[in-house]
Amino acid sequence: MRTPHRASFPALMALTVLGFAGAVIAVDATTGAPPATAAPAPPAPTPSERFKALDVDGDAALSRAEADASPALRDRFDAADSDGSGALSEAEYLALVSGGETPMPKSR
Ligand SMILES: [Ca+2]
Repeated sequence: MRTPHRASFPALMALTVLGFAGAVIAVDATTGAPPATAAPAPPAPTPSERFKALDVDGDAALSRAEADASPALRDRFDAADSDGSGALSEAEYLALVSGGETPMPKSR
C-alpha cells in the first residue's frame, strides 16, 4: 500500500472548491445589488464623536465599564487615566487617541 497523498488530495480539493464558491458569492453580493444612493464610505468619526459614543450615560467621563466597550481602550485605560480618578475625561481620552503609541514620553 503506497498511497501517501490519498487523504490530503480530496481535502485540498474540497477547500479549493469551498474557497472558490465563497469568492463567487462575495463578488455576486457586491455587484448584484448596488446601493440606490451612492455612499462610498461613511466618514470616520472624530475622536470627540467616539468619546461621546462610548460615554453611554452622558456624564462626560468614561467609566471602566464604558471603556470596556472598546478593547483597545480597555487595555490602555490605566495608562490613559492620568489623574487616577478611575474614569477618563474627554481630555484624557483625546490625549490617549492623539498620543498613539507613546502616551507618556519620559522627560530627558
Ligand atoms: Ca460616562
